[in-house]
Amino acid sequence: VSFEEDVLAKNALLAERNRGWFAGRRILALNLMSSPGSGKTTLLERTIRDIGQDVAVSVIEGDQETLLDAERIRATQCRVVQINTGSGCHLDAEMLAAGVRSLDPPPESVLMIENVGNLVCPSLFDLGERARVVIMSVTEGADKPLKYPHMFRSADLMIVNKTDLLPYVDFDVERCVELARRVNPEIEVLQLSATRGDGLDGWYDWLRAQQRQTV
Ligand SMILES: Nc1nc2c(ncn2[C@@H]2O[C@H](COP(=O)(O)OP(=O)(O)OP(=O)(O)O)[C@@H](O)[C@H]2O)c(=O)[nH]1
Ligand SMILES: [Mg+2]
Repeated sequence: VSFEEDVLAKNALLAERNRGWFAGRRILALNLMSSPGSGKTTLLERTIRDIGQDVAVSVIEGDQETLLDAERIRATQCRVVQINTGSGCHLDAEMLAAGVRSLDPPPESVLMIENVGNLVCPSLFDLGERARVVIMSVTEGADKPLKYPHMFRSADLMIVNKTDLLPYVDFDVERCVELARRVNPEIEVLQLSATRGDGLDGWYDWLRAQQRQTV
């Protein structure tokens, strides 16, 4: 237990340093978390293509192995750095600081951080982000907010993705939202389909509102 406390205390210090660095440059840093395959990279690709002309976006990709997600982001002409965590299951503030040093995002830009895909460890590690976004997809089951409460409690926004699949799967959106609000009454909720494009306006409005609070 004390080892875990030491690790988290050190991480909290480094996260505050990151937060100060972002604040000084009015950079909006967002921590995107989800289970594997919920659509984090797909949503980022789409977002960059849709609003990348108006908003300077850069990306830090966290995965255990491979450059696959960074290559997908790079194909959109976006600045991106991949961090591989090896056996690690999350990004931490020190890794993020190293990624930020090599990415060097410009002032007043948006930094999207795609965390390692799982609903457990990433929630424990503050990266110095301004807001946390948890992405659920409708194939995962509506009970996830109750089973992984730390993730949903710490998130500012829950995105329910892949709504284009709702006709084919047994997923009760209302119940999922109710369970998310049970663990976190403050959580905001958006429903969208990153591939078909439904609901993306709400996501872009949310992003712009976050940006106004940062600048
Ligand atoms: N039908 C449907 N499929 C989607 C949607 N969004 C993403 N997908 C598909 O879901 C799969 C996984 O998407 P990714 O964007 O790679 O998911 P991820 O969360 O980045 O995955 P990891 O980085 O491995 O954790 C891909 O085959 C996507 O095409 C959606 O809105 N609808
Ligand atoms: Mg991904």
